[in-house]
Amino acid sequence: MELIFATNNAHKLEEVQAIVGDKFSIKSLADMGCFDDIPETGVTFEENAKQKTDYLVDKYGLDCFGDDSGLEIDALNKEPGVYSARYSGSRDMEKNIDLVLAKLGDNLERTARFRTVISLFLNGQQHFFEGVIEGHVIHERQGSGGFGYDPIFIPEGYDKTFAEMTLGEKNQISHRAIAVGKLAAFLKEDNVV
Ligand code: ITT
Repeated sequence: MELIFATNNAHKLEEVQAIVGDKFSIKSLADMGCFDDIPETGVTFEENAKQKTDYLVDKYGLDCFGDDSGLEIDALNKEPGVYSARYSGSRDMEKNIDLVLAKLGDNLERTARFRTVISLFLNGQQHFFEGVIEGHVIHERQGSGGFGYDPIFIPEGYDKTFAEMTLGEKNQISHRAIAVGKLAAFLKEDNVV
């Protein structure tokens, strides 16, 4: 089955395709020749995820899904949260991570979680699927894999960051894998695949 993923983020695309395997062929915005910067003005992950799918539904009239994700750090009042992509004012992840580490400073309270909300628009109906993974933010970057805030996040029960894991290891436990698993189960139950 072919599914359209309303994303410009190649890392998300790679993770999701690996999670769903051969059963689904995922097409991104770029695969459709769409390079629009979809507005994300919501204050919740649900709102932003829905804005991504609404945009594609309005523009092309196609069923699709979108993912809005972010890192919620308890000591920073759940920031960067929905502002994860541009926390420092730009999409420069070096700056975004530097800002997180500077704001946390020596704070010993470093609990955090990654959250993904998937919006699915299918046959005229709206659905949401959520995935969360708890963990903590470390003091310095570790690892060179993954993307975004992966080098500073260690999931609960592990001793390495997402950036020190292989794609397969991250996909066993991640927020995105949990949300995508729910999406895939829904499509299966609904006999879409
Ligand atoms: P699309 O909207 O095109 O899908 P985006 O990068 O703008 O891509 P978001 O609006 O969901 O995606 O931004 C979330 C940011 O949070 C993202 O840019 C990363 O910096 C970070 N992020 C999301 N998922 C992550 C993950 O699995 N690991 C590390 N950082 C992640």
